[in-house]
Amino acid sequence: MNPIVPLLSVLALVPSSTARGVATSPDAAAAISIPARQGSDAGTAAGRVRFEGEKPEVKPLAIEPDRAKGCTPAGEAIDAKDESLLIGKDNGIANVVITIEVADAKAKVPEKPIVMDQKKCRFEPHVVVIPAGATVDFLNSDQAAHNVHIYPLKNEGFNQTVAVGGKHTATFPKSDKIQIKCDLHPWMKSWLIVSESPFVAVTDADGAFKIAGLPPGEHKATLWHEELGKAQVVIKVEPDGPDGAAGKSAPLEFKLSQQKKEGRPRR
Ligand SMILES: [Cu+2]
Repeated sequence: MNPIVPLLSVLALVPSSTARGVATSPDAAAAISIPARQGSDAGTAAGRVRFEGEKPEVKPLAIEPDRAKGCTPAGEAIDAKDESLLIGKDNGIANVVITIEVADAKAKVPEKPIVMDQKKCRFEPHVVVIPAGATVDFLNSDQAAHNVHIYPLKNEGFNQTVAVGGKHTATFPKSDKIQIKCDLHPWMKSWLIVSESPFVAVTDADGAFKIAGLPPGEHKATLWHEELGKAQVVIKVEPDGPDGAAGKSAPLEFKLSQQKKEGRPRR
């Protein structure tokens, strides 16, 4: 009996016309494929998202000293690194959210709340992906008050003070891309991505991602980055691969670039 070797191929890459960023594959006309191995690697989409073009200069966050009181222990400066566009090793882009939609696949809601902390006047982590229906504990580990002001597209909004050592708990039933800010410290920004699909990943510091367990079929995948915008691609998972293909893994590679256009990227 021939083993079933799922094969992933990228069929089309459609850049979002209104986003500031565009995604291009190395050669959009040619299918990129990764013959997956058997077992735990079956149906695995893995690869890297890289930045194409001249690296933009990312300025430090504008931290107002008057507002920064109590953010850090006396004498310790606040980390002013702007996390809105982090480009790592070999131009890999961090915090790109990759979502693959599979019919009837629903993300499991975890029993315990997911944590987003406010630490030294920064949200931690900067981008969080949660399953639709999950609960989030917004904490405050600082010696200064914060508030959590969320800007949802589909879920209910709120603007809630979180006292020193306190917490605010909220549940997010609908898939969404939610910007989170603290009005007391205007440089504090983060994103909460609510996904109905279980097939979702956020790229690491070097732009790497891995999504395992995809069933055979054609699935729509979306790449999203807060500054570079959105791009869509169709990933085809074949039930059978060519003989001898197993193990010759050619990782998926996506490229995002920045266009100098006015306006915010589409969410
Ligand atoms: Cu704050």
